[in-house]
Amino acid sequence: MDVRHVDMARTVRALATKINPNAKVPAVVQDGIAVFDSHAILLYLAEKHAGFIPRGNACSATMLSWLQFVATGLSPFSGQAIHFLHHAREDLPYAKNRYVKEIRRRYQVLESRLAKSEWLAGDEYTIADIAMWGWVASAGYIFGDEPLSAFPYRTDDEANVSAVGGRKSARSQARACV
Ligand SMILES: N[C@@H](CCC(=O)N[C@@H](CS)C(=O)NCC(=O)O)C(=O)O
Repeated sequence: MDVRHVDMARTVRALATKINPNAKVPAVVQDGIAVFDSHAILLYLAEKHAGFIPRGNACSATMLSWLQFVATGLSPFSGQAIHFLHHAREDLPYAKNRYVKEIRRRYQVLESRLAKSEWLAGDEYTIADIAMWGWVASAGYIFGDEPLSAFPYRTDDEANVSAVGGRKSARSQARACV
């Protein structure tokens, strides 16, 4: 993999005029088509390459539900929690408590789901798991010394959400989605 230093301010300014009117990353151009927002990019690429996206109405509905759970909840609330815990100029206990509490609740929802289902959408590894993993991988930044294994509903020594990153890759056929 080729890793390059990126000047964020310059990159975001360039994106603002060329790719993403919201001036945020990630944003990509694929075959001359611009796509912005991480979950839109995941959906676009999954559909384009017919991978990590289940077929069939029930499977698709389950996957979309969990993808949106991450996109509209885990993602923005984690972002706000990180902001108030680590970057806010003022120490605001109310804000820190509000966002950390909501994130803890959402991790419990994920625990509950993953205690019953191998992956978020069922038996198949999908873009919903990919979206979740991005936040789970940095959960320590929110919870500090409190390990993910502290969450209830776990079925083995490792908490389900923390185990997701280590699980083996996708099964080719979805067998059960709900
Ligand atoms: N909902 C958007 C959030 C995008 C976003 O807030 N990106 C941040 C980085 S994680 C950013 O571009 N920050 C730079 C800035 O705001 O100038 C997504 O998931 O893509």
